[in-house]
Amino acid sequence: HNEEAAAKAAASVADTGAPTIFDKIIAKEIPSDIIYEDENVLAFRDINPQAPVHVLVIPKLRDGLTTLGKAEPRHVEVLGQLLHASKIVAEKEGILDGFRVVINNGVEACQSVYHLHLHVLGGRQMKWPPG
Ligand code: D5M
Repeated sequence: HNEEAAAKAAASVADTGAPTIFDKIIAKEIPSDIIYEDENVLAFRDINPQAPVHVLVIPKLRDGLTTLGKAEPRHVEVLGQLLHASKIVAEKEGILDGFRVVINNGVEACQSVYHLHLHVLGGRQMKWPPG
């Protein structure tokens, strides 16, 4: 019942706009295993990896992007930067031939951290459909 528990834990988190743990990672107040960083985005290993490679790619400035569902025209540039950074991560991790990029949006998708993040997953045969 691990999946159920995880889903319940995620469902208990809501999009309040409160600061998240990712602010502390961006500020380097708590450690993370950084794979890629530039002016606009940060990529670091997920603490609870679901594949041999599992990296989160986030905007340094949340600017209202608690979820993808809050995206506005002003976010188009950073959304592109996040996808491009995901490719750079895949390249650095040696999984460019097979990887998956996932965004969990909201309670029903088990989003648990309300700072937009792309999951870059790979290093094993992925299944479809995802759970
Ligand atoms: O994914 C949120 C992800 O964030 C989840 O896979 C765990 C990860 N996470 C949470 N805290 C940390 C820290 N401190 N370092 C690295 N990774 C972390 P979601 O799509 O919201 O369910």
